[in-house]
Amino acid sequence: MPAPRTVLLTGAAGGLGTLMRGLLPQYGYELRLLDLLPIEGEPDAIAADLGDKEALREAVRGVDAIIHLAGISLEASFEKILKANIEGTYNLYEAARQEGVRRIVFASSNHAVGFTPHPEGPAPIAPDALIPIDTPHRPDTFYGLSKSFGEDLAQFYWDKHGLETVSVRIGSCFAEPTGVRMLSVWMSPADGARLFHAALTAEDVQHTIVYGSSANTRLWWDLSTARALGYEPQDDSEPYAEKLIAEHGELDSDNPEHAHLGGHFTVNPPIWPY
Ligand code: NAI
Ligand code: 15L
Repeated sequence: MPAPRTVLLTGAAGGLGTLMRGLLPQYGYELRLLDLLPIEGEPDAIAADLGDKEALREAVRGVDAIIHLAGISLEASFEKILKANIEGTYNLYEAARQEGVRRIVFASSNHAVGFTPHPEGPAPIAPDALIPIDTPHRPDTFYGLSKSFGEDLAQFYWDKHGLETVSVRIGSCFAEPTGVRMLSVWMSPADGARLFHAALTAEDVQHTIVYGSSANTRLWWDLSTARALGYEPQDDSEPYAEKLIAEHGELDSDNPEHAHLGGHFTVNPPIWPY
């Protein structure tokens, strides 16, 4: 497959979309932007809802690949999650199939496996104790459930239609880690762009699931499927550790909010504000 050049970025107005709009063009991509919301300074961005099948077909027409970030990114009612994340992701895959797009990079989430207990013990966790990529789905929210669905949808579209996907179970991709859990699950924006680039360009990915994080000293999960795509993370959250632990204390596995990969989503999930 020739390296993709024109890439549809859904969710381009969001936090991660904004970071990737800044970082991905240096890899040579021409981005076509889509979001429900208008994007300041981007008059050509497509304003469309994932529920609008016709708009999606037009949006995907002629692109080499899609990075699918759009959707509800926190917990919400099942009805809202159903519409935006489950039906919306299905609508996008159908549009991609109908228009012959060959590859999608799907923003899955650690919350698809959020009720998995994280490995115990001092960092670094031994390689054979890291959470493997084939650990069973254990969603921690309706949101996490929609990401489990998205991964299965991706597998189905590969098996049935030959449409390739890399599902990236993103940890926390923000400019800096802001809590002690994030020391384990943080993905720097620059590593995020490296991982998306690897996911767009690796050969013969079929449906590959990877964890999305930096090479954190306190890493909980196995990055080997991401590395097999050519991803070489350059960042580590450790320089933030002393300050964050002084502020918040160490994680306490007796506290249910701290015991699982999904952290507070397992107990007290953040609700989308609208
Ligand atoms: P965000 O909430 O900042 O951005 C999501 C974007 O999707 C928003 O701009 C919103 O307007 C758009 N959107 C929502 N519903 C839509 C619809 N029906 N049609 C079209 N656009 C719609 O979220 P963020 O942080 O940028 O995350 C992006 C993606 O990555 C999400 O799918 C999220 O679940 C996933 N993810 C993000 C992580 C992170 O650390 N930022 C961690 C794990 C997964
Ligand atoms: C996610 O899936 C969310 O979209 C993001 O906002 C963060 O909360 C992240 O997970 C996390 O687990 O920190």
